[in-house]
Amino acid sequence: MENDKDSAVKLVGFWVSPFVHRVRWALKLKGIEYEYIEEDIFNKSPLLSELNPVHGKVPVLVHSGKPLPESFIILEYIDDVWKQNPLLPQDPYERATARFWAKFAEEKLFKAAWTGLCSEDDEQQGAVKSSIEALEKIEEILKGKNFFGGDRIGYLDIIIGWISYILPIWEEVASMKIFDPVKFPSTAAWMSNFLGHPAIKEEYQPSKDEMIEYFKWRRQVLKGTFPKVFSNSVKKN
Ligand SMILES: N[C@@H](CCC(=O)N[C@@H](CS)C(=O)NCC(=O)O)C(=O)O
Repeated sequence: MENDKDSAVKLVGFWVSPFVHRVRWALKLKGIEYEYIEEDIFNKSPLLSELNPVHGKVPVLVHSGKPLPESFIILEYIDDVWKQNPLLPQDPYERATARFWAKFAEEKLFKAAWTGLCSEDDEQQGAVKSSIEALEKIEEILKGKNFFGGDRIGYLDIIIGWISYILPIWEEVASMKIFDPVKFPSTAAWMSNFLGHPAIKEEYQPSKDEMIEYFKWRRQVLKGTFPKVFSNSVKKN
């Protein structure tokens, strides 16, 4: 039964997408075999329009022929279908609290850090300040813990995991400083726990050089100073 479910799982993704990485990590933690389908998000396939007609974005998880978009929703679905290695806490209040912080991190930290990547001067300074304020809150909830849920890796670690490997790239590409390990020691320790976790370590990750090249181009395009075509936009892995 479990094998039947596993064989029918597909993930439509884009090599450098932090949203797609959440799903890759969750499937890895659950031990689910799946087919990975790379999408060129700058030259979208008819398949993507068919699977995600509302937003046309990746990730899309396809399970038994049924498509599901949006990384937060996909993670909850994976946790509902495959019970091993639970991602969300079992206690209803703790579950709700994990969702609260996931939403907070996405709305306050991800958006601000992305704005920092794609802007300059006052706008960038404002984005850096907002990112640091959000990190201060995250530091508070990580104090004394190895992972957000305690000793086991879970939902919130996967949602916020991008700060451990993409945030440093964005800081370098946009010459901004958001993360300070001295100011955020608990977050720094969590980053190394997260990156050192076997499921995270073993999962595909683009090289630093590939990410630098991609996000440099992305920053220039979004600032309106570069053509939209990226020669390397489709990578196989
Ligand atoms: N809220 C979505 C965001 C997904 C998203 O923005 N994906 C990007 C790739 S990094 C995408 O497909 N972009 C294509 C587009 O915006 O047209 C999630 O969490 O899954």
